[in-house]
Amino acid sequence: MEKTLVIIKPDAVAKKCAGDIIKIFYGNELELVGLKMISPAKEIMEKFYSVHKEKDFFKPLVEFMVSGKIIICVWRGYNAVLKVREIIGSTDSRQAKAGTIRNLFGTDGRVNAVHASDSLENAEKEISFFFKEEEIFEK
Ligand code: 3AN
Repeated sequence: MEKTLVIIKPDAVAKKCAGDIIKIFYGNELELVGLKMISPAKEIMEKFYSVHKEKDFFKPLVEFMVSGKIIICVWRGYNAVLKVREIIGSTDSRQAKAGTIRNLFGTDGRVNAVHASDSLENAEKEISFFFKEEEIFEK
């Protein structure tokens, strides 16, 4: 069993799509084991996306991520990291496969409805970035 982190981004929260997005993960044999809503500080998102700090999209990405509320979820299941990446679709929503979350709810390469961990190693780091151990409910 793996765990992975998903962020429902400000665009999807503002469009009231969070319920639809959560339903899609539930429909793919994933279990919700952690959930919180925050309005993140700039420093938090800068730290979270620090691997991208040299990229030209870094500043607008951080600005977008702090533009509203986000919902952070931890999903657990067999092959969860890869499975969730497939369910969300490619980074640019305009190129995401039909039926994926980014195809259904995203707009473009930045405004793309969700974030999901891209490896097991990053999933572990990202989960502990946002959640204390006692905020994960595995039993
Ligand atoms: P993914 O979220 O698909 O793993 P990353 O990790 O390469 O994509 O990028 C992190 C975030 O940065 C993306 N979710 C997206 O919001 C933004 N981003 C990535 N590439 C671009 C781009 N070319 N232009 C604008 N924003 C981008």
